[in-house]
Amino acid sequence: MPQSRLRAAFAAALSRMYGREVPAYTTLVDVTAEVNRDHARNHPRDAERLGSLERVTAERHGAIRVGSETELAHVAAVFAGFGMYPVGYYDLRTASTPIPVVSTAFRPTSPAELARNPFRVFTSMLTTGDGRFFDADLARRVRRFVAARRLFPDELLALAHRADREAGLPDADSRRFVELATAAFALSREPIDRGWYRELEAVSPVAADIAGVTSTHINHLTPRVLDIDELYRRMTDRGIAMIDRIQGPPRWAGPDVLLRQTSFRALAEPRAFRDADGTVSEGPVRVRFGEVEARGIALTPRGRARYDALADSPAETWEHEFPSTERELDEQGLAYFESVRDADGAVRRVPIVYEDFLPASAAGIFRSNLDDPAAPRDDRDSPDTARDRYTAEHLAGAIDRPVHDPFTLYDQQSRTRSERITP
Ligand code: OOG
Ligand code: NI
Repeated sequence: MPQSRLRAAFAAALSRMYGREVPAYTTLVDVTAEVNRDHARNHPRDAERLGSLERVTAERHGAIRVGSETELAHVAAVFAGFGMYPVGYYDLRTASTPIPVVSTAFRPTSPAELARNPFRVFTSMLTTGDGRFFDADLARRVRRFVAARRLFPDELLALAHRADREAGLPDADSRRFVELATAAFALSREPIDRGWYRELEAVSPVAADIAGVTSTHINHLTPRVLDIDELYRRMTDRGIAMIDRIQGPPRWAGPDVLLRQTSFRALAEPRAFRDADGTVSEGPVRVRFGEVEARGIALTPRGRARYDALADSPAETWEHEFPSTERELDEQGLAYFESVRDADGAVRRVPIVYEDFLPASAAGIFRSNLDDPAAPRDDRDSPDTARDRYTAEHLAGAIDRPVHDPFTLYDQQSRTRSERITP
């Protein structure tokens, strides 16, 4: 089984598991499929410009959170088996609501692999060592707790290494690989140490979710929708309480750019808690939620700077300030396009879809799902960026692989394709 099929099987298995665990996710997937079908019927010419309907229907991203560099290295090894590599660096400690993590996204990097199955996982690592959220004593105890657990069994890591080395696995091993990888991201039923969980929750609910338990879990799985405003309406009509807004650019008259996302609130799921005296009782945990996204054209650094300046502006400002046709975006070098040759020999410019995430939206997704967001320990203690240990280079060193720059990947895609088709 080649890695693209391993990856597709992994995404599908996670989706089945998450649907059993979080029933509202199944509703979201069903409504997404309806909206996509209707959109494709009503816009037969445009629907597949940013990916085939087949790709879009199967498309998901997930999110996981880990507690240390060592765990991130293990995650990187597991995902490499599925042909997913770290792309991008997101520092959520400096978001308007600070979250004690730095993140990357594991995804395929080549256009061919993305077209086969673009499954991606936003992966966050807890930052205990910058003195910002944890005092030295708690940071030490968190590191000890995390160092004592094993998120991934040896058999899974061995299969992942082999899939990575051989670019796939024999059939029987591939089933085992997918099964073990999926199980590693299931919500554990192990009782939670209540005192420890509460101590971490007081620092940040995200810290408790990451280091308060002995396993990791997928905390959302996100289908891709072709009309997110319509999806939002239909979910609201079904009585599902969505967060109050769609993150990212507004709906406007121009082309879809980058990423728009919205979510429904984490549901309270019963979990077993163990008290200091050994008694076990159930309590609610609200950590897992549903999210949906619409993807648009990838912007160049110049386009991205224009986007960042406009990000929170209403549609009217966009219509005034941002080029509203693909041709203008292309001519002004604001977005990535590739040249493809039609059957009749004409060369067309086709937009390249944005495959990554947005830090402001990611922070918004984290925040909207927290009861009580963390505050940094002390504002005067904000990270000294010159000496900060949690840089992109630090992440790359910890996992011993490059963290790819998304702009470089889009740039390569825009060049290789046009060279290939130019006579
Ligand atoms: C990750 C939140 C970020 C997105 O789509 O921006 C994210 C998390 O909650 O762990 O998934
Ligand atoms: Ni997400």
